[in-house]
Amino acid sequence: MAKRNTCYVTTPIYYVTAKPHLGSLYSTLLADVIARWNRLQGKKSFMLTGTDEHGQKVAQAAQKAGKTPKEFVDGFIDAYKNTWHTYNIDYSYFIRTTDKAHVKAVQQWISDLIEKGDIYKSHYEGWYCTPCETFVTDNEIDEQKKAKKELHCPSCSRQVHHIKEETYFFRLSAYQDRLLKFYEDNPDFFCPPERAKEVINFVKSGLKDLSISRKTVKWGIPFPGDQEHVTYVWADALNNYITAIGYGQKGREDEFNTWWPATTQVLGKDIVRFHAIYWPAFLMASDLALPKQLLVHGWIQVDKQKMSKSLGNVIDPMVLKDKYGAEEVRYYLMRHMSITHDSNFTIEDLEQTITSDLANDLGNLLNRMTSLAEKNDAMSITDPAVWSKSALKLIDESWNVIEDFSEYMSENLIHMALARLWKFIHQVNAYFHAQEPWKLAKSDRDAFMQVLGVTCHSLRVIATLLWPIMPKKSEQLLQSIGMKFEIKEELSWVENLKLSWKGRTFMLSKIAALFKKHESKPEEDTPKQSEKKTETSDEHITIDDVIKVELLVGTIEQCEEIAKSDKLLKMQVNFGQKGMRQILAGIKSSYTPADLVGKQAIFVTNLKPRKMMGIESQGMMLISKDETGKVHINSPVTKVPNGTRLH
Ligand code: ME8
Repeated sequence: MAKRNTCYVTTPIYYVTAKPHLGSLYSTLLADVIARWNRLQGKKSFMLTGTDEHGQKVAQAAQKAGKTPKEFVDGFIDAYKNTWHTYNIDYSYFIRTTDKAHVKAVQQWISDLIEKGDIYKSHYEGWYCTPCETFVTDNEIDEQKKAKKELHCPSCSRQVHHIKEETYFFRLSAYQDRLLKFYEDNPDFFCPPERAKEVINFVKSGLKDLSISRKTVKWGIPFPGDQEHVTYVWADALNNYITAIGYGQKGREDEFNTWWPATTQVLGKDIVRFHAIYWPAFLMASDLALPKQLLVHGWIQVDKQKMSKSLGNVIDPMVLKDKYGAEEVRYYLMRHMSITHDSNFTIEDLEQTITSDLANDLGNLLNRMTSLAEKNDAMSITDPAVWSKSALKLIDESWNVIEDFSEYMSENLIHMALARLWKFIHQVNAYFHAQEPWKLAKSDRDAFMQVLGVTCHSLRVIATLLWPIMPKKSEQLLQSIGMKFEIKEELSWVENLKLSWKGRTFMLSKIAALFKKHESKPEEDTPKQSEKKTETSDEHITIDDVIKVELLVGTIEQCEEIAKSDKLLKMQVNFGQKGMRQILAGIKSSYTPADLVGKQAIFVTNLKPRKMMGIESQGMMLISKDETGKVHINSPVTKVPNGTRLH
């Protein structure tokens, strides 16, 4: 019974050949968010991360740096820990594979399997990829030879080298059928499920025994009973998931039984084979339960290429944090990167997301509400005697959001959970605006207080659900409506949101803006400018303001991509009597040039021309964004002459 109330989440342990980058942050952040989401539901959660310090790859990097391997890896540990602390990653333990306890436990694991007959000594001959620390299979090599390709690693495409040496083998072939049965019986093991196919095909093609020691490598865990060998780095590293919580260590049995089997193991798609084949087989050999789920995510890419240390295109999370803030980057990574696919990282997207979602949608809502409350001496808000229909509708909607958000989170679809939450934030903003509380403050105090009250109730739900993603900002937000956030075991904050919503007093305090806007692109002018209006006046604009904006319908005659821009398309737009204009718009993620040519759309044509990526834009296209982030152009329902002005 107790087991159901615990959660054990792990990250891959990273090779310490460099500082962490945005890709390593992404995996670690996913694990942190999942562990926090479980804590929010009252579960006891353990989150593990750490470093993979042995093997040829690390030894070679150390040699290049003129250091011993241990000196070399020691030099990076602070960078990892600092980055995780900076990003509010609340890990429970940081394991290093050079830790004595880990080394001893791995040696014990090997000795046990030798005794059971699952490990035996023989000879290995084949191909090896040092950057991936992996043996490339004969089948893969044969295919490359047939295709007359230069022999390379199927995972990273780099050159492989031939090795022939005495080795100890793990009897992997003996587990083929059990593995296939396990995949069949446990369809939730792979998340997303599409990742299963590749693994199942690989296992079905026939598993060979796995070499788990190296004689020509010196930097590794000494193989028990044979000083000439060190343990193969993956046989060493995978075991971190159990040694960290006490496996093979006297006196730590209860701890181990509390946490194992892992609830979710986060990893990138590059290391699925190790985690979905070798790792379960190792566990089966040791009669241990298998992890409940592997959460396999895609790449963060830069310019459509995987971001990786060896390609030299890595982004340093510490640099991003200095300019944008750690919690903002957390939000962006969770909202923008989809677990199921590779996702491109751009600074433009990051800035736009922070400005539009965080500063405009959320930060501004809180700011407008508290400013209005302060101006009208309404910093203490209690429930009204009778709620209005519109208020109850919004409160009901917040219960729907909790349900949908929880459903998405249970499937690890964090970006979808956030999209759903933002739909609600838009509804709250729309409600606030439609109620015109700045007018009610003068005409109907009760109604005014009710608008503030329902906004507080909504913010309570929003901030709580956001806690796993932006813990500090969420705590600040709650604080500003007079709530203290404290995680308590056995208390489900999520359930509690609905159970204890009535009869609250919200004691408001005005805090500094939660999020900073980032001015980067004219496309962002739409939310920024409209927001400025509501932010500063909270009143209607006049007809003169409307007339000032020239909105014209035009036909896109030509359209092309702009090299090096992930977002922008360049269009030649025909405005009839008003001539042709060159207009740039950030809509490349949703449209190809071919989709647009011949289409009519609406443009602001009297904006001052601006340059983007050195190219002039002589107007601005009006676009709308749905909750999934997809952009839509706005076309007139029926075709109208080019140059028609909107009134
Ligand atoms: O493979 N996008 O370590 P590693 C998203 N030590 N995630 C990325 C990424 C990117 N561009 N680049 C790296 C190892 N990652 C082994 C693991 S576990 C027992 C041993 C993340 O330093 C992703 O999770 O090469 C990937 O699987 C992991 O970092 C690889 O880290």
